Amino acid sequence: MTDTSPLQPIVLHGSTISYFTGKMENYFRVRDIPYELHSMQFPGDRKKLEKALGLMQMPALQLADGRWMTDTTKIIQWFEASYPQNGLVPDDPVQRFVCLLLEDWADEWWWRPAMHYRWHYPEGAHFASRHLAAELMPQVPVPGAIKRLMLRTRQRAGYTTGDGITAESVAGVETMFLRLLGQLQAIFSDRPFVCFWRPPLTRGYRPVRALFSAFRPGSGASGDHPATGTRGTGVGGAAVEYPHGSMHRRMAAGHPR
Ligand SMILES: N[C@@H](CCC(=O)N[C@@H](CS)C(=O)NCC(=O)O)C(=O)O
Repeated sequence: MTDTSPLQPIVLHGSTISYFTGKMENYFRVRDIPYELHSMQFPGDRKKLEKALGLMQMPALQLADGRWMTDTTKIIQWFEASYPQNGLVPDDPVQRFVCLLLEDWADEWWWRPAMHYRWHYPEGAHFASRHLAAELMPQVPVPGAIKRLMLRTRQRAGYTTGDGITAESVAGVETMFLRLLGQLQAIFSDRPFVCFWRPPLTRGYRPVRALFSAFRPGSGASGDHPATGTRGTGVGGAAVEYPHGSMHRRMAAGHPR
């Protein structure tokens, strides 16, 4: 185990279905760093984070001494620099560059298809808005249906239609994504990691990784991915039913939508 006792407890503020929270959790698990996941609570946590960090971003990390951090790329880099023994970033400068490049590519570029598949289709939007309303907004005194509508509208405005995924570009986003799956399939049929002899940073990137294995590996929720329509563990360990899923079946049937 990496000895991070002076930092403990490390509290990860996020959501059990947030891809970036999952990326951070995967990193901690791979490095054997203990952490506590706290579901953000809105609207209160927005103000708290804006005060502590200058912006609201999920996830955010708090160390025992009160320091806050955000942005998974920078947080992981900080841990890698502070605890280099058995780190995930290769020592060789060329491999290191490729590793960081892949991490950035997965982190920034695959966000768009991830959000598209989550929020564009009714079954994904239903699942995610229901889950987030229950996990992040239990105290908000409005009916669940209104919370779900607010979440769907907000997320689509920020992450799908509002991010330029219009009716004309849907096919392009999906084609690009399916092409990536084909390319990754070719790589993973030959070796367990994208490159190198050990897991690089991209190993922790959930949107890519999720499609090939479990959604929340190590959390006791193996296999709980919306696309596969299986069960997982949600807030407080409660079982979560995911919708039987469109994306997996569409891909299996060779239909991009
Ligand atoms: N580059 C950031 C991206 C994090 C991110 O985009 N988080 C989303 C939710 S998963 C967010 O906080 N968006 C702001 C908002 O929805 O208000 C990271 O790696 O942590």
